[in-house]
Amino acid sequence: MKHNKLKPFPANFFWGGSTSAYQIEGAWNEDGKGPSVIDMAKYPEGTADFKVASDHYHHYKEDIALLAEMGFKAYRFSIAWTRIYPNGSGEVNQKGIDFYNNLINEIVSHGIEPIVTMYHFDLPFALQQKGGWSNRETIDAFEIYAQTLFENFGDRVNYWLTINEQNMMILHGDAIGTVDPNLENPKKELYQQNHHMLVAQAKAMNLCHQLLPNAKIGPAPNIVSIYPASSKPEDIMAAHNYSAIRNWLYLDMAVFGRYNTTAWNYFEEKGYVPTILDGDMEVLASANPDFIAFNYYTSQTVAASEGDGSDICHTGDQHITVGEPGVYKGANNPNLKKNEFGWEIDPVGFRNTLREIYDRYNLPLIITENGLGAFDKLEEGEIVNDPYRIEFLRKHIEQMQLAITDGVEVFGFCPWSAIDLISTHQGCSKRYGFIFVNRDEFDLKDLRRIRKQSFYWYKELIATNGEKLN
Ligand code: BGP
Repeated sequence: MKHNKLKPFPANFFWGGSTSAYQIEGAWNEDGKGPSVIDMAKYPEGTADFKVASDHYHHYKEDIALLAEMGFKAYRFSIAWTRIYPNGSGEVNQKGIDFYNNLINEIVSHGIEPIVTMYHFDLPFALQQKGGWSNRETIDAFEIYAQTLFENFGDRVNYWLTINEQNMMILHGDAIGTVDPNLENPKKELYQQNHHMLVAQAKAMNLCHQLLPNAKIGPAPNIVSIYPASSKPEDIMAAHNYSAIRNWLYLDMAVFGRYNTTAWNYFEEKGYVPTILDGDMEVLASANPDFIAFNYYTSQTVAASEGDGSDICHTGDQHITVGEPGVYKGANNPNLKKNEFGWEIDPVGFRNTLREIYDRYNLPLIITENGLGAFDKLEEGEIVNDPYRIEFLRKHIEQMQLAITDGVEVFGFCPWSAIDLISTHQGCSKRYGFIFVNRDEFDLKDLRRIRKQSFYWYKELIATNGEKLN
């Protein structure tokens, strides 16, 4: 739809940025922190591990001051479960509580709204050793962990996100490194884990409402519009299948408290039906999110799959679709350009996605990730020029404003990432931040912070509440 006049961004719009604990903090075993599945995982050869990352643990004051200088209204970060409970459950690590108290105080003292992700891929290794999300005890551990967070930080944190990209952990567990490689029937097991995570999320949402009546909580999956590769009815059905399996399975449960029908039938067809215990569905139905947070990098395109598996490409990552025999297969979208890492760039798809989610659930939306990974270069004179990132963000923000004009209720935009950090599986040379962190894959250098060109651009954008887009 073409609009003659654009609606402005709402007053008090949460302009911000995002990070996650394991990708930015470092100090992987300091002050009593236990190991997470990320700390124990193998990394692709030639890429940095997460031991030091951007050393935010020791630089947090300086980092938050820089975010404040950019004018951030909100900052979305995650808490490392293993700093709070080094073994996932049991005894609380006071030093972990202290760190996040200090961090949150620093954020709040600059007038920035903290938005906390409770769990961003980094499951405590001690829980993984006991079966991780396959073991129902992890649901209880998560509930206790959630309670600890609400009790300790709920006086200052009003916005909570339960689980980052649960759908990517299930669909691309191998790419993200959170799946146990020794599982016998990985997909069935993954959907069992998925069920347990959904129950854990519902319990956390209920607990939040019980303990913190003024706080708001929501899920944080990765949701994107799925396009059919052609107007062939079979391709359209494949897109419908993949939307259900990738997107609506997660949000229908979070919002409506029920399994999506297409996804459920897919479980039955493939033999992935999870075991559901008495009381689970009641818990799932009883929980309600206050908003939906979602991550968007690119739309995805799929086509019908013949069913024998020969047409499926198996080399995907969290933003490159793989496929499943007889259900859908990944396809290229010839209308879209790709970034250096093969991810398609689709700002209009962002508007499509915002409209689709809002039409379906009618809840306020916040974008908790969107951004461009690139090989930024530090030039003489402390200069980092990243016009490609500015262009990427500008085009997405333009489309977000169009979606707002379409009537979608959006209350915040927190692109990935606030500061340079380590990519999930492509090292630290794939940078996303507004702030450059001076280190290489293996040479930590001085880790000094340098404002990129995009820093100044975003600062001006925020200062004008999005009016100065160009
Ligand atoms: C999302 C994750 C983030 C982040 C981002 C960029 O899926 O939630 O943690 O890593 O993708 O991906 P990458 O680091 O692989 O480039």
